[in-house]
Amino acid sequence: QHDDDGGPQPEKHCGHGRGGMGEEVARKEDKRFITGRGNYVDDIKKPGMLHCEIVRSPHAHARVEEIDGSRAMDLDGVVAVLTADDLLEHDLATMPTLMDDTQDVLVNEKVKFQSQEVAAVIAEDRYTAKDGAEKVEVDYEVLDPVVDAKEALEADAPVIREELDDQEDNHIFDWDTGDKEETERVFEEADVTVEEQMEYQRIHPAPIETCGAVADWDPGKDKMTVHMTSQAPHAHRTLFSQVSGIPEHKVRIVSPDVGGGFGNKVPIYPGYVVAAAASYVLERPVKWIEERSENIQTTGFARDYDMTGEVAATEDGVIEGVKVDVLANHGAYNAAAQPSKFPAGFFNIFTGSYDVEAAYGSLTGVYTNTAPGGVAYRCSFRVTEAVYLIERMVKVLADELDVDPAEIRRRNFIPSDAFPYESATGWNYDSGDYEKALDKALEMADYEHYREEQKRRIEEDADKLLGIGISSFTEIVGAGPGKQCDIAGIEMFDSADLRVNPTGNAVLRIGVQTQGQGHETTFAQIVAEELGMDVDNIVVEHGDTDTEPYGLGTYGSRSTPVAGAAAAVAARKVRDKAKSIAANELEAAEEDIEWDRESGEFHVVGAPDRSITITEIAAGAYMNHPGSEEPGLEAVNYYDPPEMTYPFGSYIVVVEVDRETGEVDFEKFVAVDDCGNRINPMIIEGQIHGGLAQGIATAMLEEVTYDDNGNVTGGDFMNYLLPTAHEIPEFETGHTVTPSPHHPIGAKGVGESPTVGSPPAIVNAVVDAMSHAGTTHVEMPMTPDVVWEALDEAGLAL
Ligand code: MCN
Ligand code: CUM
Repeated sequence: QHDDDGGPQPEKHCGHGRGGMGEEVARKEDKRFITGRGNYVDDIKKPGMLHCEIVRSPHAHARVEEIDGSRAMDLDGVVAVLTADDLLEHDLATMPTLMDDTQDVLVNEKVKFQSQEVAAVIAEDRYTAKDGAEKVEVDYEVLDPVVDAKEALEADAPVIREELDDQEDNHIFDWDTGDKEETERVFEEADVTVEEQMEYQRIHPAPIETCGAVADWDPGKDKMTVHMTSQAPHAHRTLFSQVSGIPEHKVRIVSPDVGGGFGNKVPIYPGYVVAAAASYVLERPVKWIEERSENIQTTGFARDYDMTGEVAATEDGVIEGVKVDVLANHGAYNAAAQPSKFPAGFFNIFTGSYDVEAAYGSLTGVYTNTAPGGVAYRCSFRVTEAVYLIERMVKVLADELDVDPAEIRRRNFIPSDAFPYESATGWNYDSGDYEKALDKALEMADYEHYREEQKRRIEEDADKLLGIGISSFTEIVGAGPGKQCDIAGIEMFDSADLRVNPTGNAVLRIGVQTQGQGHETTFAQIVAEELGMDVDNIVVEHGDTDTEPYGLGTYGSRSTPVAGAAAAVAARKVRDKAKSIAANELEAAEEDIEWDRESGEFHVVGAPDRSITITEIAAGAYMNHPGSEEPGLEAVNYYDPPEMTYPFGSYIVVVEVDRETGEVDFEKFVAVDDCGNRINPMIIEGQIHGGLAQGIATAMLEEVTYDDNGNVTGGDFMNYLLPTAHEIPEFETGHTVTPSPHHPIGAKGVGESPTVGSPPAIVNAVVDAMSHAGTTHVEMPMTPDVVWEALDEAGLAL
């Protein structure tokens, strides 16, 4: 791999011109996308297909007294109106969530959040279905809702989940992690302690394509085929089979092109189940496609953590202990989409990039009358929240001690020679060189210059203040070792099935599913690298459970760490078999055959001219295979990673804060990332750009808000502010390379790093502009009014 400052490389990757590791191969999938030939769920049209529209509750908390679908049925073209009663007949009225809770598919007795699914209208076309939905009459007995997590825990709060036997309040779980006593001791003996309360607001992934499905029950084959917006087709097949009772081999889930997932398409939603149930009952294909507001108001949101962080340190700023207490709003059901064995995902990695002696975290999860969710949106299962907490706290500590925020990080980084490193909360970091990434970012950002400029502006009492924010984050991705992660008991391995054809090209089938990450390109690159094939000769297939090997899906930036490893191992298995075929073709002993990564050819040791390409070997495998070998050239690998991978980076943001308007302008945005060995630098760059835009969106714009009656007031694109090109500055990206020692190609994931790492850098920058006046925190989203209030409080507003 071409990298000037790359660390030790487990293998030499040089970009041999065949589109292997480290080459900027143009995305194979883009031809169909830019020529309008993508195939999304809503593009699928089947003969006799019906359309489903969901009737949703206008109330956040209400008892359903009666549902009358007769006026809807009177409409020409309406075929059926389904309610919970109809689903109960087929045992489909409820479905399990990924956190062992049970969610109504259609409301059985009580509505628990606004826009919850109450009934479904099935009609010949979408317009009629929508008209029909408006004619369904529902009588509600409206109840008092509670939307705030703190209020939900008060003694007089309405009990949302009264149908659960042992549920007398809105409390879901208490969970703690780390060593409480040891942490208390460290805090008691510390020179300095600081504390800060911060909210990570509720946001939503809001992918451009909303969720949807086309379900097709075939009564001739007793088979259910569901085309759906799924980040995890196989896991969804297993869950579908468990919920419906249809045997798993008679369920086929297909995830066609997906227009962005960002975690929103990990859970199963009632709409999918209703479409499948309707198809089963009516014996016709049924399509269900969400509208934008339905997507934002009812499907998996992200975050909603109220956190109080504390840090104990020496007077020199050496961090000794970290404490955090969290109140987590999970909405009306515990449906957070995360596979770890912990109720708060990987939040317990909150000691971040720092060598901390003792740490303790306590969390309380709460039901409220809001949509369920919590884990989505480039989050690595709550690492976003953990990174936000620690990177904000480091800034708070730096200001308290009047130490430069870059310097204080340097004093606390886990040193590069301490890896593998076990954190105070038990995580086993694979590799890292945090100081190197920070140094590179500081240099790229011209840090000293901006510090001078900042001072000058304060001295001159300038109208626009300068703030410099840093985040030196560590991510944890690649779920995961089966010991730490599973879905419905299925351990989190992943898979690859590689078949080389007689004419020398190949099909790679993988268990993960792209939603825009470019897997059709990068997975072909892994095979190109490992077999010496041209990348154009490899086609990658995914998303169809009838043909692909079982995999757990794409989320938590796990595709590269897990399925990427499986693809490399499968290719190496093929390479091993290819050697014996090469020996046969070259009339040499197998031990004398060597594979040369540079040329991609197999040759006889000491006789480089006696060589053979993979294309010739493929022909041999089918046409002239050695008697001792099975014909054919293919291999399968199921890979259970020994550990997670720990990508990291340092981001530096320089902002200008307008004391008159509270507006924040980005002056500079530097992102240095390290995801180990890099497969496709251009795709990585795209992932970073997109993720930084989403980090800016989080810090500056986005929030799903509710009023006291439980109405979603931030539930459409008029009120939920997505960033546009106008809000996004130019990014300067850089990288270092610290390979993962346990990954077959030394790669770590990268898809979530920019969204995980950037919000604290941005908030740190805005706080930094005011910290000389005593400001320690500004809440997200930092809209101009929020920033102006903070300026005003600090006596800086004009
Ligand atoms: N890559 C690489 N070299 C590496 C690491 C990754 O070239 N060392 C490439 C991979 O080959 C892949 C891409 O970068 O093409 C992202 O890889 P990875 O980090 O393994 O993440 P996943 O493929 O598992 O993608 C999931 C991640 C998550 S969890 C969210 S959320 C998110 C994200 O990806 N959703 C996305 N990025 C997204 N990008 C798009 N366009 N759409 C989404 O929905
Ligand atoms: Cu947490 S969002 Mo992604 O893991 O699909």
